[in-house]
Amino acid sequence: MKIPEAVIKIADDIRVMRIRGASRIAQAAALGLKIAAERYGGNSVDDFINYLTKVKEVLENTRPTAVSLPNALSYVMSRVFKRYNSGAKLKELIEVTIKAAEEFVRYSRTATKRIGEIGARRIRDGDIILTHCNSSAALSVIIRAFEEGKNLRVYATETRPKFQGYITAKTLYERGINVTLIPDSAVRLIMKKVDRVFVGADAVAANGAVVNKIGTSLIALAAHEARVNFFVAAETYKFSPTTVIGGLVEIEERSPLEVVSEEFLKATRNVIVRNPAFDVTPPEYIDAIITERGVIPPQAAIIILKEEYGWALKDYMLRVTSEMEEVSL
Ligand code: RUB
Repeated sequence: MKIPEAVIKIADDIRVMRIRGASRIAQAAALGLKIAAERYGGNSVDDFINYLTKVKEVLENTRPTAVSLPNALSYVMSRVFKRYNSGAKLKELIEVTIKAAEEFVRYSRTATKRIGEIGARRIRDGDIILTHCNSSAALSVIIRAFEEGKNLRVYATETRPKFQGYITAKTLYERGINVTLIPDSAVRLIMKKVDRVFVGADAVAANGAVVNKIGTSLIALAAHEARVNFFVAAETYKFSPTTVIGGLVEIEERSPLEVVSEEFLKATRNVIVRNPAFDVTPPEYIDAIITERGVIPPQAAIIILKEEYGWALKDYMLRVTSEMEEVSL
């Protein structure tokens, strides 16, 4: 059974960043599985499982860093496999896929809203806030505080090379929030005026380190130096279960053509141009992580992982233990 065009389009949109930001990527991936299930034209349970697994792989192999993507796919697939293993019929498996995908999208939207409510309590009237890139979770916090009547001013970084900061600035402007766009390199200078930093996350590791848009760790460093609070807004599905057993979050390296022109590359063949899309902020530079389940110190990330992914962790650990046994034999 061929993968539907609409699913291929979602995968392409994620790859070229027409769909971007960890939450939106996760929601789009869940939607991809839903569309695939709705359009399945075969009549065999095993064929459906193979087909859905292929769809999952296509969606998963789009961008490597946002852990929300594999987590969203596992949310749906684990529910499908559970029913498959207990002998469910095809119709039921299709229904489970659709229901689980819709459930994930609903959860994601509610979680972002809840993060706004919880995070807004960390903003005082008159605060000057700095944010980086374009994070729906961080924006949810800022917009909620503004809606509660707090007087705010926001600095939004441009976020080179893809300028996601423009989206942030435009969104805030359209809400009537006082916003100033700055080049990324102005952060340390501006930090003297800032009261709080809010950023989003693509992944939160078991030790509380946060992977987010390139430049985030420099901002955290500048905030730390200026004794400015640095907050991360992240739904629990951005916590990475594999980091519990030492897995590293892959940092996406994108095309140099997002940084320089083709002419420049041709004219300067020996100049290497790199374009890492994310960096890692160590937990020491993070004051708190705001999740939909409450505010936690970064060091408590492992508790969230244990509560949210306890079942999966047991699985991972068994797999690693048996792999290690195989190696030692
Ligand atoms: C987006 C980015 C965002 C996080 C969180 O990077 O780094 O800060 O994904 O976003 P890119 P959200 O533009 O390369 O996808 O809070 O919306 O999930």
